[in-house]
Amino acid sequence: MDKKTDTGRILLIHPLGGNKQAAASDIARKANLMPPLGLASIAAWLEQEGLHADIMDFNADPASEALLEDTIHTTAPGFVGFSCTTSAFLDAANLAARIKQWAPGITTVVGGVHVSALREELLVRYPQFDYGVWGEGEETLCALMKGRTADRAGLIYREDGVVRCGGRREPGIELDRLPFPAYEKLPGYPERYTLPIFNYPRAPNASCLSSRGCPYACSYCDRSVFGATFRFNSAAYVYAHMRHLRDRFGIRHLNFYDDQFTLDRNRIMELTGLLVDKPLGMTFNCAARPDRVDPELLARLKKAGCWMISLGIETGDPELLARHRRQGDLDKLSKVIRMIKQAGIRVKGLVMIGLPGETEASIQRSMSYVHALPIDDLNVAKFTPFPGTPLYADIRSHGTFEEDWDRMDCMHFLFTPNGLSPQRLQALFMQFYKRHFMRPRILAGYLAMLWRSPDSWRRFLADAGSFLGFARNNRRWNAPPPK
Ligand code: B12
Repeated sequence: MDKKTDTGRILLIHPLGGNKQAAASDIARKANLMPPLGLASIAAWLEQEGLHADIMDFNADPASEALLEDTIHTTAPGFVGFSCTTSAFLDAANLAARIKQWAPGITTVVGGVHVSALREELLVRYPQFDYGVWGEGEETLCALMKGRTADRAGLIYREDGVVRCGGRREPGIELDRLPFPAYEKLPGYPERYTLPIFNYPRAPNASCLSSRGCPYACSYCDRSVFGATFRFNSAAYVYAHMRHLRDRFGIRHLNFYDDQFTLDRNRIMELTGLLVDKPLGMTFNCAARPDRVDPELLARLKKAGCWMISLGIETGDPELLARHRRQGDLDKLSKVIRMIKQAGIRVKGLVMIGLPGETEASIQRSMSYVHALPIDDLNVAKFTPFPGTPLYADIRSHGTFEEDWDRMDCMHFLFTPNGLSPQRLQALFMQFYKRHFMRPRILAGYLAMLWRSPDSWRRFLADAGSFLGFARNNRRWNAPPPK
């Protein structure tokens, strides 16, 4: 393409990643499809700065990838940016190489958690990327697009054939300065995006963020994007954001994906006060740590419309918990779960299996612990050691690790702790879910969703074949993708 590119314009891409062949019937994507909030935030910021940004979300709409070459030729962006988790990175690298063939003059930039974790190493290995961005993308990308060459904070770049990094951009952006994410740039928003089935009372619903960062240091969690600090939007900003989503897009239920929604108690007291005094008619879910909720706060959350709280249980084995998560306390966790239920809020438990040190006995202990809790919903993830997490560095001394980025989506056992086999882990994973679902209380709970979340049942019935197929035969989740 020889047409001149527009250096004030960027095409932001959310790659599909992983196994493309399986994408059409990918039950995980059908059950839960979230907008790329990082890209929507960057797009809004760039537009505010007088630049132009478009977004293509191949994760939400794999077929739209066929339009990429045409879009590049017709809109002639000077920049193309990719947002990458680990499982999306190789797909992005492939797309970037193709774009460079179609339009060698385009500048390619890659950001997201995988880049923040591995930084220079990625630019050395993948020359199709001109720049990488460590951490928050808004200000760094803006500086790059505006040609402010002296401002290299957050930028990974090449100079005299050597890859360098301008260091972390500090301080992090003040979150109330951010315009609301440019949801309107996401084709099909909000209908195309869906919260996990049975995780919401009403549609249309959406996900959103009101903070960045987490001060805790769990062994399996990557904090290389936002670091160990916690910054948050004020209660007034969050209230206005919710109202915007309701008024502009008709959203009736929100999922706050914040790592620590309730970390600042004053903010939540203020926000719930606003929602009670000036109701928006919306409900919401959030995640919390057990030491960051109390009966008064829970009563306020309930009154303000809180429908469900997710809690990271991770494991029901006390030794494993102490090893991987500071300040974990299983007795306290059980008490807090009961406290949340007493407040009339649903509880979703998040569990992992296959952590370093895991044994058959620790998984059985986890099952006994979790299945005795009065939780309503459960998510069991297959532990995956991500670059940037504390335990990544010496992971191979605790078992075998097949570091296949494409499949690092927590749906494959790529790490096998010493003493276990992937087949055994898979069988225990299925047992974990089966025992959960087969209990009369849980089944009755899903039945009650007929009136508590009719839209979930509609989706379930529309795709019953795939959902039940997943339950019947989970073997393919561990299989490598067809070449
Ligand atoms: C919401 C969420 C999800 C959602 C949707 C994810 C999505 N595709 O959008 C759901 C529930 C579906 C999900 C699924 C998974 N998730 Co998730 N998820 C998150 C969570 C909580 C928030 C993501 C988010 O929106 N952040 C807010 C935005 C503003 O931040 P951001 O996306 O990082 O973007 C900023 C920068 O990274 C940068 N940036 C990003 N893209 C770009 C692009 C360019 C060009 C530039 C310049 C900059 C840039 O600028 C942005 C704005 O400042 C994060 C943790 C976190 N707090 O970020 C984990 C997180 C991203 N998830 C994680 C994981 C492991 C998963 C799963 C693999 C496993 C699982 N079951 O949870 C799956 C698979 C996801 C996939 N296919 O890629 C890990 C990723 C680790 C990794 N190396 O891949 C994280 C980091 C959690 C953690 N700390 O371990 N996830």
